[in-house]
Amino acid sequence: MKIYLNGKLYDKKEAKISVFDHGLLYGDGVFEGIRAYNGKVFKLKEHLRRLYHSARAITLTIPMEIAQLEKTVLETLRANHLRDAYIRLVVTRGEGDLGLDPRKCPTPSLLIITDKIALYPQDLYKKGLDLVTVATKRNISEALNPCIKSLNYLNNIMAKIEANRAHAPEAIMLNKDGYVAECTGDNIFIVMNHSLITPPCWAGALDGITRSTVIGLASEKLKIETKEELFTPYNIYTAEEVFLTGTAAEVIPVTKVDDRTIGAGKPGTVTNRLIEEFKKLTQNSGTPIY
Ligand code: PXG
Repeated sequence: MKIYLNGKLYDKKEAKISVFDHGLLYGDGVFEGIRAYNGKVFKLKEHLRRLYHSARAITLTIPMEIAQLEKTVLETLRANHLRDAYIRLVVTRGEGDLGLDPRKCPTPSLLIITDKIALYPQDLYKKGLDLVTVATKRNISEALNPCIKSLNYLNNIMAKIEANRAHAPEAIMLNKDGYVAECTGDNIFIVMNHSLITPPCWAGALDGITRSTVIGLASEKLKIETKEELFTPYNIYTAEEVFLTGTAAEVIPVTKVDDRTIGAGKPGTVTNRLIEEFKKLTQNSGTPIY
């Protein structure tokens, strides 16, 4: 496996970063998780735009133009002969002396890992997930805005640890006011009265690329509009359908939450149709690798 690191491709074993990198010492950096399907990178421009926005929000300068980074991602995929892949881009503040001041780090680090994708077991898409709401609240926007895809994922990891204790595959996180925000690595949607509702990003959710894609598909293909509104766990328990969206999970049904059965206890028709449309779109669109 070849890894892109600061201008060169290295073998996996040789791709190394300094122990003085502030990405490691302080979580000072940003990242993206992207997928390629069938020889094409899905929503590459959208993911890169979000990466540059995350970087700008933390005053980190990505050491190349967006068009050049797009080319570099494609070159890394070609070097690994990949057609279906998971792409992980990381930009860190770079190497610097101890002390959290970013001015200690003159040169940011940029790395691109392209790997085979580990798919979720297919039966989860047929049965639906059994989730829990956890006590760990989503970071407040005034402290660290959840729109920034930063290397500080401890908030989400704390929630994930709670989910693990409950043997649940994901955790539903509330914001400090008790409204549903998102999951540790996925956005959440509910179906109520045949319309879709998802929390607004300002309530503490990442502006997910899959989330936006699904809002578009629901409107264009299913003629169902999405409301971005606050809701509580009660609205989840009483929803007709619930599903999650994310680059890794794609669109995945939720059939149980906190021991309450959702709807009929099996994936609903809206969810199933969105899974189908999402699959078509990922197979047939994107930036060609070759
Ligand atoms: N919320 C959070 C907190 C996320 O980290 C999403 C929602 C879904 O966003 P997208 O844009 O993917 O639809 C994410 C995405 C990883 C990995 O390496 C993490 C994500 C995506 C892909 C891979 O663990 N998080």
